[in-house]
Amino acid sequence: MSSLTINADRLLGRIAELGSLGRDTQGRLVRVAASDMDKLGRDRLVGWLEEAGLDVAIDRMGNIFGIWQGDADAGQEAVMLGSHIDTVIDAGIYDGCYGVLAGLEVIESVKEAGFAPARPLVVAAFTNEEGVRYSPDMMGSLVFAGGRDIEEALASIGTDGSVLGRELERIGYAGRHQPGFLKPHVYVELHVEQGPVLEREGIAIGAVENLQGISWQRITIDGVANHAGTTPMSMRQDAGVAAARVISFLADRASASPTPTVATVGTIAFEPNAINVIPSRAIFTIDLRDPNEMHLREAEAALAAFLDDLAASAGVTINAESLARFEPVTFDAGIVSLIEDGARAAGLSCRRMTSGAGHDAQMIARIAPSAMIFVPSRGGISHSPDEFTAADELVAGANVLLGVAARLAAD
Ligand code: HGY
Ligand code: MN
Ligand code: MN
Repeated sequence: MSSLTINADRLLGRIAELGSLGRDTQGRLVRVAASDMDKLGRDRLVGWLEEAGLDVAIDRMGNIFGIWQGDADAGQEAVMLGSHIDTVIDAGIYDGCYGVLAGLEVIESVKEAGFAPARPLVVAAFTNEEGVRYSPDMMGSLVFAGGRDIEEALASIGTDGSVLGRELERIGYAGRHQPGFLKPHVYVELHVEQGPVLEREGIAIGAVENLQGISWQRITIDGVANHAGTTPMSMRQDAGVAAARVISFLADRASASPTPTVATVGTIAFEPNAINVIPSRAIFTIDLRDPNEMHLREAEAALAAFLDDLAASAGVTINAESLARFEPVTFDAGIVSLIEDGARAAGLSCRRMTSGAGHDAQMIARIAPSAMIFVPSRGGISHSPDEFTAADELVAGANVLLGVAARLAAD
Protein backbone atom coordinates (compact mmCIF):
# COMPACT_ATOMS: atom_id res chain seq x y z
CA MET A 1 0.00 0.00 0.00
CA SER A 2 3.03 2.33 0.31
CA SER A 3 2.71 3.38 -3.36
CA LEU A 4 -0.95 4.28 -2.94
CA THR A 5 -2.02 7.94 -3.10
CA ILE A 6 -5.38 9.63 -2.61
CA ASN A 7 -7.60 11.05 -5.35
CA ALA A 8 -6.65 14.71 -4.95
CA ASP A 9 -9.38 16.16 -7.17
CA ARG A 10 -12.09 14.24 -5.35
CA LEU A 11 -10.85 15.43 -1.93
CA LEU A 12 -10.40 19.06 -2.97
CA GLY A 13 -13.76 19.09 -4.76
CA ARG A 14 -15.56 17.76 -1.68
CA ILE A 15 -13.87 20.28 0.63
CA ALA A 16 -15.08 23.07 -1.65
CA GLU A 17 -18.58 21.61 -1.95
CA LEU A 18 -19.01 21.03 1.78
CA GLY A 19 -17.68 24.55 2.33
CA SER A 20 -20.52 25.90 0.20
CA LEU A 21 -23.24 24.32 2.37
CA GLY A 22 -24.71 26.09 5.39
CA ARG A 23 -24.20 29.72 4.48
CA ASP A 24 -26.47 32.51 5.79
CA THR A 25 -27.90 35.44 3.83
CA GLN A 26 -24.62 37.30 4.34
CA GLY A 27 -22.70 34.37 2.86
CA ARG A 28 -21.16 33.42 6.20
CA LEU A 29 -20.52 29.74 6.92
CA VAL A 30 -22.67 28.97 9.97
CA ARG A 31 -23.07 25.17 10.26
CA VAL A 32 -23.49 25.48 14.03
CA ALA A 33 -24.14 22.14 15.78
CA ALA A 34 -27.56 20.51 15.30
CA SER A 35 -28.91 23.45 13.30
CA ASP A 36 -30.66 23.29 9.92
CA MET A 37 -27.38 24.50 8.42
CA ASP A 38 -25.50 21.64 10.14
CA LYS A 39 -28.04 19.23 8.64
CA LEU A 40 -27.08 20.38 5.13
CA GLY A 41 -23.48 19.32 5.74
CA ARG A 42 -24.47 16.11 7.52
CA ASP A 43 -26.79 15.02 4.71
CA ARG A 44 -24.10 15.65 2.07
CA LEU A 45 -21.50 13.72 4.08
CA VAL A 46 -23.84 10.75 4.57
CA GLY A 47 -24.43 10.75 0.80
CA TRP A 48 -20.71 10.54 0.15
CA LEU A 49 -20.29 7.76 2.74
CA GLU A 50 -23.07 5.74 1.06
CA GLU A 51 -21.67 6.37 -2.42
CA ALA A 52 -18.35 5.01 -1.13
CA GLY A 53 -20.11 1.82 -0.07
CA LEU A 54 -19.51 2.31 3.63
CA ASP A 55 -21.94 1.24 6.34
CA VAL A 56 -23.31 4.43 7.88
CA ALA A 57 -23.98 4.35 11.63
CA ILE A 58 -25.25 7.25 13.73
CA ASP A 59 -25.23 7.22 17.51
CA ARG A 60 -27.59 8.97 19.93
CA MET A 61 -25.25 12.00 20.04
CA GLY A 62 -25.60 12.34 16.30
CA ASN A 63 -22.00 11.26 15.76
CA ILE A 64 -21.75 9.93 12.18
CA PHE A 65 -19.56 6.91 11.32
CA GLY A 66 -18.69 5.50 7.89
CA ILE A 67 -17.53 1.91 8.42
CA TRP A 68 -15.62 -0.29 5.97
CA GLN A 69 -15.36 -3.78 7.43
CA GLY A 70 -13.61 -5.11 4.32
CA ASP A 71 -12.21 -8.60 4.85
CA ALA A 72 -11.27 -7.88 8.46
CA ASP A 73 -12.42 -10.34 11.10
CA ALA A 74 -15.58 -9.25 12.88
CA GLY A 75 -13.80 -8.97 16.24
CA GLN A 76 -11.05 -6.70 14.97
CA GLU A 77 -11.08 -3.17 16.42
CA ALA A 78 -11.06 -0.46 13.77
CA VAL A 79 -8.57 2.15 12.69
CA MET A 80 -10.62 5.30 13.14
CA LEU A 81 -10.01 8.54 11.26
CA GLY A 82 -12.12 11.67 11.44
CA SER A 83 -12.86 15.05 12.97
CA HIS A 84 -16.00 17.25 12.80
CA ILE A 85 -18.07 19.14 10.23
CA ASP A 86 -19.89 21.56 12.51
CA THR A 87 -18.44 25.07 12.33
CA VAL A 88 -18.14 28.27 14.33
CA ILE A 89 -19.96 31.41 13.14
CA ASP A 90 -18.49 32.86 9.93
CA ALA A 91 -16.09 29.95 9.71
CA GLY A 92 -13.48 28.80 7.26
CA ILE A 93 -14.02 25.69 5.15
CA TYR A 94 -11.13 23.52 6.42
CA ASP A 95 -11.51 23.34 10.23
CA GLY A 96 -12.72 19.80 10.92
CA CYS A 97 -14.11 19.20 7.44
CA TYR A 98 -10.65 18.53 6.05
CA GLY A 99 -10.04 15.71 8.53
CA VAL A 100 -13.41 14.06 7.90
CA LEU A 101 -13.19 14.26 4.11
CA ALA A 102 -9.54 13.17 4.07
CA GLY A 103 -10.48 10.21 6.27
CA LEU A 104 -13.21 9.26 3.81
CA GLU A 105 -10.78 9.76 0.92
CA VAL A 106 -8.22 7.44 2.53
CA ILE A 107 -10.81 4.67 2.95
CA GLU A 108 -12.15 5.11 -0.58
CA SER A 109 -8.64 5.06 -2.07
CA VAL A 110 -7.72 1.89 -0.17
CA LYS A 111 -10.99 0.26 -1.20
CA GLU A 112 -10.60 1.23 -4.87
CA ALA A 113 -7.02 -0.06 -4.90
CA GLY A 114 -8.32 -3.47 -3.89
CA PHE A 115 -6.38 -3.65 -0.65
CA ALA A 116 -7.80 -5.68 2.21
CA PRO A 117 -6.52 -4.28 5.52
CA ALA A 118 -6.44 -6.56 8.53
CA ARG A 119 -8.60 -4.07 10.40
CA PRO A 120 -11.85 -2.27 9.59
CA LEU A 121 -11.44 1.39 8.61
CA VAL A 122 -13.86 3.97 10.02
CA VAL A 123 -14.28 7.67 9.42
CA ALA A 124 -16.09 9.67 12.12
CA ALA A 125 -17.74 13.10 12.14
CA PHE A 126 -18.32 14.04 15.77
CA THR A 127 -21.20 16.25 16.88
CA ASN A 128 -20.69 19.73 18.34
CA GLU A 129 -16.91 19.87 18.28
CA GLU A 130 -17.01 23.65 18.27
CA GLY A 131 -19.16 24.17 21.34
CA VAL A 132 -20.49 27.48 19.96
CA ARG A 133 -24.17 26.66 20.56
CA TYR A 134 -23.85 24.01 23.31
CA SER A 135 -21.04 23.79 25.88
CA PRO A 136 -18.63 22.12 26.23
CA ASP A 137 -16.83 21.86 22.94
CA MET A 138 -15.79 18.43 21.65
CA MET A 139 -19.07 17.23 23.21
CA GLY A 140 -19.87 14.45 20.72
CA SER A 141 -16.46 12.81 21.03
CA LEU A 142 -16.46 13.38 24.82
CA VAL A 143 -19.73 11.43 25.15
CA PHE A 144 -18.53 8.80 22.67
CA ALA A 145 -15.43 8.32 24.84
CA GLY A 146 -17.54 7.96 27.98
CA GLY A 147 -16.51 11.32 29.43
CA ARG A 148 -20.04 12.73 29.71
CA ASP A 149 -23.38 11.01 30.34
CA ILE A 150 -25.45 10.83 27.15
CA GLU A 151 -28.71 11.92 28.83
CA GLU A 152 -26.96 14.90 30.41
CA ALA A 153 -25.44 15.87 27.06
CA LEU A 154 -28.75 15.57 25.19
CA ALA A 155 -30.35 17.82 27.82
CA SER A 156 -27.79 20.59 27.13
CA ILE A 157 -29.40 24.00 26.72
CA GLY A 158 -28.02 26.06 23.85
CA THR A 159 -27.16 29.75 23.76
CA ASP A 160 -30.49 30.11 21.88
CA GLY A 161 -32.46 28.21 24.54
CA SER A 162 -32.75 25.09 22.39
CA VAL A 163 -32.25 21.57 23.77
CA LEU A 164 -29.58 19.53 21.99
CA GLY A 165 -31.45 16.21 22.02
CA ARG A 166 -34.58 17.77 20.55
CA GLU A 167 -32.56 19.53 17.86
CA LEU A 168 -30.85 16.28 16.86
CA GLU A 169 -34.27 14.64 16.58
CA ARG A 170 -35.59 17.60 14.58
CA ILE A 171 -32.77 17.41 12.02
CA GLY A 172 -32.99 13.62 11.85
CA TYR A 173 -29.67 12.78 13.54
CA ALA A 174 -30.75 11.28 16.84
CA GLY A 175 -29.23 7.92 15.96
CA ARG A 176 -30.02 4.57 17.52
CA HIS A 177 -26.50 3.45 18.48
CA GLN A 178 -25.31 3.95 22.02
CA PRO A 179 -22.20 6.16 22.24
CA GLY A 180 -19.16 3.93 22.40
CA PHE A 181 -20.85 1.17 20.37
CA LEU A 182 -17.66 1.08 18.32
CA LYS A 183 -14.30 0.72 20.12
CA PRO A 184 -11.44 2.08 17.99
CA HIS A 185 -8.08 0.32 18.00
CA VAL A 186 -6.42 3.65 17.25
CA TYR A 187 -7.54 7.14 16.18
CA VAL A 188 -5.71 9.56 13.87
CA GLU A 189 -7.06 13.05 13.15
CA LEU A 190 -5.82 15.21 10.29
CA HIS A 191 -6.44 18.94 10.81
CA VAL A 192 -5.27 22.33 9.66
CA GLU A 193 -2.94 23.77 12.31
CA GLN A 194 -5.05 26.89 12.88
CA GLY A 195 -1.88 28.58 14.12
CA PRO A 196 1.29 30.21 12.72
CA VAL A 197 4.03 27.67 13.53
CA LEU A 198 4.28 25.45 10.44
CA GLU A 199 4.01 28.33 7.97
CA ARG A 200 6.50 30.46 9.91
CA GLU A 201 9.05 27.62 9.95
CA GLY A 202 8.31 26.47 6.39
CA ILE A 203 7.39 22.96 7.55
CA ALA A 204 4.86 20.80 5.72
CA ILE A 205 3.64 18.40 8.42
CA GLY A 206 3.05 18.72 12.15
CA ALA A 207 3.26 15.52 14.21
CA VAL A 208 1.10 16.62 17.12
CA GLU A 209 2.34 15.11 20.37
CA ASN A 210 0.19 16.98 22.86
CA LEU A 211 -2.73 19.38 23.21
CA GLN A 212 -3.21 22.18 25.70
CA GLY A 213 -5.69 22.33 28.58
CA ILE A 214 -8.91 24.35 28.19
CA SER A 215 -10.98 26.22 30.77
CA TRP A 216 -14.27 27.87 29.69
CA GLN A 217 -16.32 29.98 32.14
CA ARG A 218 -19.40 32.15 31.90
CA ILE A 219 -19.19 35.26 34.14
CA THR A 220 -22.27 37.20 35.24
CA ILE A 221 -21.68 40.58 36.87
CA ASP A 222 -24.64 42.30 38.52
CA GLY A 223 -24.46 46.03 39.31
CA VAL A 224 -27.15 48.72 39.46
CA ALA A 225 -28.84 50.29 36.46
CA ASN A 226 -28.94 54.08 36.67
CA HIS A 227 -29.11 57.21 34.59
CA ALA A 228 -26.01 57.78 32.44
CA GLY A 229 -26.33 61.54 32.82
CA THR A 230 -27.31 62.16 36.41
CA THR A 231 -25.28 59.52 38.27
CA PRO A 232 -21.89 60.77 39.53
CA MET A 233 -19.01 58.37 38.75
CA SER A 234 -18.43 57.88 42.49
CA MET A 235 -21.99 56.59 42.95
CA ARG A 236 -22.04 53.96 40.21
CA GLN A 237 -22.15 50.16 40.46
CA ASP A 238 -21.41 49.71 36.79
CA ALA A 239 -21.43 46.09 35.57
CA GLY A 240 -20.04 47.20 32.22
CA VAL A 241 -16.94 48.84 33.66
CA ALA A 242 -16.39 45.84 35.93
CA ALA A 243 -16.49 43.53 32.89
CA ALA A 244 -13.98 45.76 31.11
CA ARG A 245 -11.62 45.49 34.08
CA VAL A 246 -11.83 41.68 33.95
CA ILE A 247 -11.08 41.63 30.21
CA SER A 248 -8.08 43.92 30.69
CA PHE A 249 -6.84 41.87 33.64
CA LEU A 250 -6.96 38.65 31.62
CA ALA A 251 -5.22 40.12 28.58
CA ASP A 252 -2.53 41.86 30.64
CA ARG A 253 -1.82 38.77 32.76
CA ALA A 254 -1.60 36.41 29.78
CA SER A 255 0.53 38.85 27.76
CA ALA A 256 2.95 39.34 30.64
CA SER A 257 3.11 35.64 31.52
CA PRO A 258 6.32 33.71 30.75
CA THR A 259 4.10 30.69 30.03
CA PRO A 260 2.15 30.26 26.75
CA THR A 261 -1.13 30.96 28.58
CA VAL A 262 -3.80 32.48 26.33
CA ALA A 263 -6.99 34.22 27.43
CA THR A 264 -10.00 35.22 25.31
CA VAL A 265 -13.34 36.90 25.97
CA GLY A 266 -15.26 35.99 22.83
CA THR A 267 -18.83 36.86 23.82
CA ILE A 268 -20.30 39.69 25.92
CA ALA A 269 -23.79 41.11 26.50
CA PHE A 270 -25.04 44.02 28.62
CA GLU A 271 -28.46 44.50 30.20
CA PRO A 272 -30.56 46.51 29.60
CA ASN A 273 -28.19 47.38 26.73
CA ALA A 274 -29.30 50.98 26.25
CA ILE A 275 -27.05 53.88 25.33
CA ASN A 276 -28.03 56.04 28.31
CA VAL A 277 -28.36 53.39 31.03
CA ILE A 278 -25.51 52.26 33.25
CA PRO A 279 -25.43 48.47 32.69
CA SER A 280 -27.05 46.54 35.51
CA ARG A 281 -25.67 43.26 34.20
CA ALA A 282 -22.76 42.03 32.07
CA ILE A 283 -22.59 38.40 30.89
CA PHE A 284 -19.46 37.20 29.13
CA THR A 285 -17.39 34.09 28.52
CA ILE A 286 -13.73 33.40 29.28
CA ASP A 287 -11.57 30.91 27.36
CA LEU A 288 -8.28 30.18 29.19
CA ARG A 289 -5.72 27.71 27.82
CA ASP A 290 -2.23 26.46 28.69
CA PRO A 291 -0.32 23.27 27.81
CA ASN A 292 0.68 22.95 31.47
CA GLU A 293 -2.06 21.95 33.93
CA MET A 294 -0.41 23.70 36.86
CA HIS A 295 -0.14 26.98 34.95
CA LEU A 296 -3.76 26.69 33.84
CA ARG A 297 -4.84 26.23 37.46
CA GLU A 298 -2.73 29.24 38.44
CA ALA A 299 -4.47 31.32 35.78
CA GLU A 300 -7.88 30.18 37.06
CA ALA A 301 -6.90 30.96 40.65
CA ALA A 302 -5.60 34.41 39.72
CA LEU A 303 -8.88 35.15 37.93
CA ALA A 304 -10.96 33.99 40.92
CA ALA A 305 -8.97 36.23 43.27
CA PHE A 306 -9.33 39.19 40.90
CA LEU A 307 -13.10 38.68 40.70
CA ASP A 308 -13.37 38.61 44.52
CA ASP A 309 -11.45 41.87 44.86
CA LEU A 310 -13.38 43.49 42.03
CA ALA A 311 -16.77 42.59 43.53
CA ALA A 312 -15.78 44.36 46.73
CA SER A 313 -14.22 47.44 45.12
CA ALA A 314 -16.87 47.96 42.40
CA GLY A 315 -19.89 47.16 44.57
CA VAL A 316 -21.08 44.44 42.20
CA THR A 317 -21.83 40.76 42.60
CA ILE A 318 -20.02 38.29 40.37
CA ASN A 319 -20.95 34.70 39.52
CA ALA A 320 -18.60 32.34 37.64
CA GLU A 321 -19.99 29.18 36.01
CA SER A 322 -17.69 26.54 34.51
CA LEU A 323 -18.70 25.59 30.96
CA ALA A 324 -15.82 23.28 30.06
CA ARG A 325 -12.62 22.09 31.69
CA PHE A 326 -10.23 19.70 29.97
CA GLU A 327 -6.71 18.94 31.15
CA PRO A 328 -3.81 18.89 28.68
CA VAL A 329 -3.50 15.63 26.72
CA THR A 330 -0.39 13.75 25.54
CA PHE A 331 -0.87 11.71 22.36
CA ASP A 332 0.45 8.24 21.60
CA ALA A 333 4.21 8.36 21.00
CA GLY A 334 4.12 5.37 18.66
CA ILE A 335 1.60 6.96 16.32
CA VAL A 336 3.45 10.28 16.48
CA SER A 337 6.58 8.43 15.29
CA LEU A 338 4.59 6.79 12.46
CA ILE A 339 3.49 10.26 11.37
CA GLU A 340 7.08 11.49 11.33
CA ASP A 341 8.17 8.36 9.40
CA GLY A 342 5.32 8.85 6.93
CA ALA A 343 6.18 12.48 6.34
CA ARG A 344 9.85 11.74 5.81
CA ALA A 345 9.06 8.80 3.48
CA ALA A 346 7.05 11.28 1.40
CA GLY A 347 9.96 13.71 1.41
CA LEU A 348 8.05 16.20 3.57
CA SER A 349 9.54 18.29 6.36
CA CYS A 350 8.01 17.52 9.74
CA ARG A 351 8.20 18.72 13.33
CA ARG A 352 6.60 17.70 16.57
CA MET A 353 4.27 20.24 18.08
CA THR A 354 1.54 21.10 20.55
CA SER A 355 -2.03 21.79 19.51
CA GLY A 356 -3.31 25.17 20.69
CA ALA A 357 -6.85 24.26 19.64
CA GLY A 358 -9.08 21.64 21.15
CA HIS A 359 -9.87 18.60 19.00
CA ASP A 360 -11.90 15.40 19.07
CA ALA A 361 -8.60 13.51 19.30
CA GLN A 362 -8.14 14.73 22.85
CA MET A 363 -11.35 12.93 23.79
CA ILE A 364 -10.79 9.72 21.82
CA ALA A 365 -7.33 9.54 23.46
CA ARG A 366 -9.26 8.52 26.59
CA ILE A 367 -10.24 5.20 24.97
CA ALA A 368 -7.62 4.49 22.29
CA PRO A 369 -4.07 5.48 21.29
CA SER A 370 -4.53 8.71 19.33
CA ALA A 371 -2.53 11.39 17.58
CA MET A 372 -2.93 14.22 15.09
CA ILE A 373 -1.40 15.40 11.84
CA PHE A 374 -1.30 19.13 11.07
CA VAL A 375 -0.82 20.97 7.80
CA PRO A 376 -0.05 24.72 7.61
CA SER A 377 -2.64 27.46 7.94
CA ARG A 378 -1.93 30.57 5.86
CA GLY A 379 -1.16 33.43 8.26
CA GLY A 380 -2.05 31.10 11.12
CA ILE A 381 -5.66 32.18 10.63
CA SER A 382 -8.67 30.03 11.60
CA HIS A 383 -12.23 30.43 12.88
CA SER A 384 -12.46 33.01 10.11
CA PRO A 385 -13.51 33.07 6.43
CA ASP A 386 -9.84 33.90 5.73
CA GLU A 387 -8.82 30.40 6.85
CA PHE A 388 -6.81 28.88 4.00
CA THR A 389 -4.46 25.97 3.24
CA ALA A 390 -3.00 25.44 -0.23
CA ALA A 391 -4.18 22.47 -2.30
CA ASP A 392 -0.75 20.81 -2.43
CA GLU A 393 -0.50 21.05 1.38
CA LEU A 394 -3.98 19.53 1.82
CA VAL A 395 -3.11 16.67 -0.54
CA ALA A 396 0.27 16.08 1.15
CA GLY A 397 -1.41 15.83 4.55
CA ALA A 398 -4.03 13.40 3.26
CA ASN A 399 -1.35 11.17 1.74
CA VAL A 400 0.51 11.11 5.06
CA LEU A 401 -2.78 10.13 6.72
CA LEU A 402 -3.18 7.36 4.13
CA GLY A 403 0.30 6.00 4.85
CA VAL A 404 -0.19 6.10 8.63
CA ALA A 405 -3.65 4.49 8.40
CA ALA A 406 -2.32 1.75 6.14
CA ARG A 407 0.46 0.96 8.62
CA LEU A 408 -1.95 0.91 11.56
CA ALA A 409 -4.48 -1.26 9.72
CA ALA A 410 -1.92 -3.82 8.63
CA ASP A 411 -1.82 -5.71 11.89
O1 HGY B 1 -12.18 25.63 20.85
C1 HGY B 1 -11.46 24.93 20.14
O2 HGY B 1 -10.25 24.97 20.28
C2 HGY B 1 -12.05 24.05 19.08
O3 HGY B 1 -12.08 24.77 17.87
N1 HGY B 1 -13.36 23.60 19.43
MN1 MN C 1 -11.56 21.69 14.52
MN1 MN D 1 -12.63 24.92 15.46
